[in-house]
Amino acid sequence: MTGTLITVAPTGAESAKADVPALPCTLDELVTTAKACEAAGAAVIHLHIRDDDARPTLDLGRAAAAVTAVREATDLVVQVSSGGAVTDTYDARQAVLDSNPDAASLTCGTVNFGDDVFMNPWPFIKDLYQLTIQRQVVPEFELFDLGHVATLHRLLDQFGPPAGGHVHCDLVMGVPGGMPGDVATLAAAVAALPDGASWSATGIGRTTLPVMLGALGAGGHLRVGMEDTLTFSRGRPVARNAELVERAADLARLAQRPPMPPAEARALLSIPARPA
Ligand code: KMH
Ligand code: ZN
Repeated sequence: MTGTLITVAPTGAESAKADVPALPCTLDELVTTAKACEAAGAAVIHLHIRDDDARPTLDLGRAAAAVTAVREATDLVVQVSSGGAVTDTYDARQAVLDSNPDAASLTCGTVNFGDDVFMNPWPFIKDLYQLTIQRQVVPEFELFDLGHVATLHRLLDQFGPPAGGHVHCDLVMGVPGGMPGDVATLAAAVAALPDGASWSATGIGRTTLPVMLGALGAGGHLRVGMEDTLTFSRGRPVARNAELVERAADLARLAQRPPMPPAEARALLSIPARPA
């Protein structure tokens, strides 16, 4: 059994800074968070960018500045979100691959997303996937529903392996409108993944702990962070992303699968060396 790859998703696009003051939104806040999360055991950071008013943006200059700043300050694998916010255009979501990241999220299907719809129609998915291959950006396949696993198979069948050659997935569970965050669903999703794929899982909101414990038991990796969870325990807001990483790292050590350092995560994910 290998160690545990811990991804931190510190910001997301859904929460407002006014409601969640601890959310890292500025470049300085992102870098400080990245360093603290690396020290706590994270190996990958999933980046969403905010503008000067802390609103979500896919502005390419800002994304590139964030990628550069986190890379300079840490050894973390830098993964940009190509999901953005539900209001972002397909063009902007593709353009973010030009920010020189190591990796990018790639969601394998449309999903109801609370009161909104997170749009990922097949023509967009296949164009984005081909772009990741051209740019040699390693995709992380985001799977919010079991149907997304079928689309992942379709993608690989039609267009071949991803940049680097290794398939890594993230099961995003417990979104209102997506697959539930429970162990039975986790087992069904994992059983359907392509042979040889590695996977992490994250449970949104109150599904965080059941999904984390189930994933550790099933040999998976973990994603945590304030994009997914704003409550540490009943009635106690998350104070900082690093405490979510610390908790995941503690549980991983308890499971005898200690946190994987970034260099090991790069090898697992087949992240190509990038020009500065
Ligand atoms: N913000 C969600 C609409 C991703 O980063 O790729 C999409 C999301 C997925 O967070
Ligand atoms: Zn995201």
